[in-house]
Amino acid sequence: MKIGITCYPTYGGSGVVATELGIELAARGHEIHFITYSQPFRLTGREANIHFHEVAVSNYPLFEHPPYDLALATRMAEVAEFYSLDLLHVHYAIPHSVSAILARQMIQAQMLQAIPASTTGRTLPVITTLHGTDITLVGLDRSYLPITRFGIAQSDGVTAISSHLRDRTREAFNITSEIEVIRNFVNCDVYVRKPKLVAAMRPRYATSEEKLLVHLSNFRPVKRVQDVIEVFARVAHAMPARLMLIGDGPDRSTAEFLARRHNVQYRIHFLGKQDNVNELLPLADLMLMPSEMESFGLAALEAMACGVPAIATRVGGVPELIDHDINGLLYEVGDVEAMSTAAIALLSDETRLQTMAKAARKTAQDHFCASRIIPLYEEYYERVVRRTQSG
Ligand code: GMT
Repeated sequence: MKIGITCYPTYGGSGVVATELGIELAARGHEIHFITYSQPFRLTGREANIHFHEVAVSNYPLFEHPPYDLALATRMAEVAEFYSLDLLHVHYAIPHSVSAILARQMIQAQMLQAIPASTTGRTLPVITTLHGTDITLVGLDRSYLPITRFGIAQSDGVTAISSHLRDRTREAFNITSEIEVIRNFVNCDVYVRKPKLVAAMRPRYATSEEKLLVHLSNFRPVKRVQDVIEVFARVAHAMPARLMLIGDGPDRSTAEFLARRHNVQYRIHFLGKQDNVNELLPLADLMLMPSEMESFGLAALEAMACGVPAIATRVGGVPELIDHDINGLLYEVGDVEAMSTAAIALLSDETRLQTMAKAARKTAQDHFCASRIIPLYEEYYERVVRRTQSG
């Protein structure tokens, strides 16, 4: 199939999923066209079957806010016509679904004059994947709620990354139409613990006597990075330990401040944004993901695939991934005492830690490998295209 994909190309779970999906689909022979304002960060630009179309937004003195959504819609319609795309798959409802719906209308209304009439006037199915904050934070903001509902209702197909997000979307937006659950995935051949690589790299971050913890996020308030530091400080006062903080964002200074307050700043590696997290995650013994909300928790899945269990919060779709005391541990939001007690106990019991690490890898392998999830997207695409053509 020829598939147009739009996402936020910078760091963030939805962009990661969209980019990895494009890479996996391209490897399976599909022709993929990314339509975004910059090249998605996990793309090298040299992948076979993958094309990138930059959305340029013209600025005029009159525009206080240059209209990206309109520039995106125009580019989507142009690319769809030029390359005869079979569908547009957008990630994150706002504004991508609305731009795609506009592109679909432009094509139907034969608004692209440069294109021969024979190719215009067709329908272009639009599939929207909901990732979480597009519903739970942005979408529920009164000023975006009606347009989010419109974007969902007018898409030809809608997927959600967890049952929790599907139910939450239905409830919050009063949506009765079908929402397909297709969960986050990970490439289990790329996200895997390679003992030789771990032996070579781990000494850069921790000695053999030290336990190594990791947190990976965009450092937004919803991630509760302050709880990561609170938990780590308690662990570091109880045993030799270090923490890798991967990512960057608004709460990084808070994390630095708290680290100094607890006098653990020299035990923390502030690594900032990293491209190859698959090489860093397997170095760790334990991941911390104390988020206020996670519709799924891709970061935990990536760690689990590398054999690193997570201590996380019992929120959103996380229980669809983590089984408490089997492949990780779940606690209530903000309960840093329980999380640190659990972390200290687990890290002190090597046998239990190894059992949990194996169970974490097995969960990723059995349920969330790209090889299992990508065919679900392919089947869904075919279903939506068939339905659109017949309807
Ligand atoms: O929270 C983030 O990391 C960013 C956000 C996004 O849309 O970029 O992530 C959401 O999508 C991820 C991929 O589908 C999910 O794994 C995350 O759980 C979800 N984040 C939240 O719900 C807070």
